[in-house]
Amino acid sequence: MSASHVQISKLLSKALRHQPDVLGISLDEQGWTDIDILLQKLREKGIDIEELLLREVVAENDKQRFRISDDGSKIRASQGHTIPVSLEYEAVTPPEDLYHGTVARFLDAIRETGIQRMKRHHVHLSKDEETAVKVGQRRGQAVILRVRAGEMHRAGYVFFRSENGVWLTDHVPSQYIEFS
Ligand code: HQG
Repeated sequence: MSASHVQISKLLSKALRHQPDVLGISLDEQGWTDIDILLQKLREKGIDIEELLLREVVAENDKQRFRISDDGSKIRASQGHTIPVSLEYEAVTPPEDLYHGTVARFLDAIRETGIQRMKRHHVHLSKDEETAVKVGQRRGQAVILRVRAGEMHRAGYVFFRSENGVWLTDHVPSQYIEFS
């Protein structure tokens, strides 16, 4: 992603996941907002983005964070929200192992209470360690936790996979985590 793409992506993440108010837009129950209105509100804030550029940012986004509706009129974030939206993902069977990237200073708390979703709707997990390293590195030296997702699923825990391939679940109790 180019520098301007990153800036637009950050702005979209903020508005579509956390604070639609900053742009004066509203999201429907499934998290969608109208693209024409979004671009208009951005223009009112002095940010002039051509529709084509917006579509390019969505298509080329490094983590495919956003999705445009099939009819092309609406946009939403695929995961990561802190505001209440219902993304309506279907429950799916996870792979045997999933990974969570974090940092050492959270480990005592995670040992105690498991991996919590904190401000987001779900705990975020990935199917490969490499992605978990990147997630952990946002906060310092990454520590990778292996989650026995298959075992959790067989015990009745529910998993979802977002459109951009992030694995989601409500809570990972400590006994399903490999801290090695
Ligand atoms: C930690 C980014 C103390 C948890 C990434 C994490 C991801 C605990 C932090 C997505 C805890 C929450 C999500 C407990 C968990 N006690 N700390 N019991 N349980 N934590 O940002 O997974 O670039 O809400 O380890 O790539 O870091 O935004 O979650 O460090 O996919 O698209 O509390 O955000 O994607 O932090 O990241 P977050 P996350 P985007």
